[in-house]
Amino acid sequence: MSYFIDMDTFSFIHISDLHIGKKLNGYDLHEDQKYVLEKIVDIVRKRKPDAVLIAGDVYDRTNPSEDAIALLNDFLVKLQATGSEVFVIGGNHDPGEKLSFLSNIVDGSGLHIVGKFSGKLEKRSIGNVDIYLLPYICTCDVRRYFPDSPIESTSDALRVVLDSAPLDKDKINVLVAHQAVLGALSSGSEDSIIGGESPVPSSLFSDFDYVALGHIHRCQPVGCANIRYPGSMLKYSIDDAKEKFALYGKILDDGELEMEEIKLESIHDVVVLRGSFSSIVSGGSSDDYVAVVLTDETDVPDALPSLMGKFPRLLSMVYDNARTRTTSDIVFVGDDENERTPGEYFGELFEMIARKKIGKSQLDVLEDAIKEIWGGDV
Ligand SMILES: [Mn+2]
Repeated sequence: MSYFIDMDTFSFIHISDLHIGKKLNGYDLHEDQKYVLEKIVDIVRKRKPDAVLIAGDVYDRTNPSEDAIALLNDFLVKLQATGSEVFVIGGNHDPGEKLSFLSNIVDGSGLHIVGKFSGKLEKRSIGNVDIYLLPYICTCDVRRYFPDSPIESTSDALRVVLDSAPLDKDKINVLVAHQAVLGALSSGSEDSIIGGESPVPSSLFSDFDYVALGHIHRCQPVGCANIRYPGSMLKYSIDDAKEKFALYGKILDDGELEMEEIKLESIHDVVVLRGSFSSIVSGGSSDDYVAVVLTDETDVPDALPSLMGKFPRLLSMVYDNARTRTTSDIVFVGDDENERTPGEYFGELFEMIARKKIGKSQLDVLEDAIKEIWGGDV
């Protein structure tokens, strides 16, 4: 199937980091995600872009639940029905191979999915626009396919992959990728990546007319106006207080880029309430995801059940006062790290979280576990 596209301008909606299936401090976000995905479909129906670019981390985990799979399926079916061509790449959170399931069959129907890098930079063309689809890569993924190229860093890996597919400069060239780019500001809800892939310089992308990035959860251009992160579709941590957006872009026939940030609505906000217990309980109740920071100098009896009654989506309750500040100093600053036993370390961690001393029976459980796992003593 092919669509008639007015190629005087190329228009697109760019989103990323859906993290379908994510839980926030144990709360299932299914309804929140379903709502915002429906809003994104509404935006696509209204704007009728030539392309929808989804730049990775569509799922939150590599073994998504059936509910998460059903939700993504429903979203992609609705997007495909709008008539826009849909492009999806895998992020570091995605099950690359599973995301690509049957993608070679559906590719002709306007839904293009590249879940995992398989040695070749994938390209699809609509009219005079070439869209390159590069799922998340790490150095080891690329070394395997380019054994003769010296690859020491993520930047090297990306350069090797981009060099392997020379661009047609007579066309509009768009790249969809899922990488950390130098200079991007994090939102606080991205997981740090085990293995420590380093951010790449935006200069690697200088030949593209637009680079649709995913990975960083804060909406921002990085390096220049045509290299952008839309950010995650919802606030995915207490620290992530930034508003959320879909990006709408147009590349005009003279190559000029017009961008618009379209705010994404959500059912519930993520907010941090800070103050004394009495000031917080005297305020209104809220359906939002609420993290409470109590500044009372002494612990308030039954604070937690009271707050849970007021905030059914309470994320956390912590004290920030002279005692907790001192406690954390004791836990994190010390010059005797090498002299403490694992039991003592764990006892400190337990005390910091539970705010009470670890008990004898709990230490016994720990001791058994350590013996079983390490064959050592507490
Ligand atoms: Mn992400």
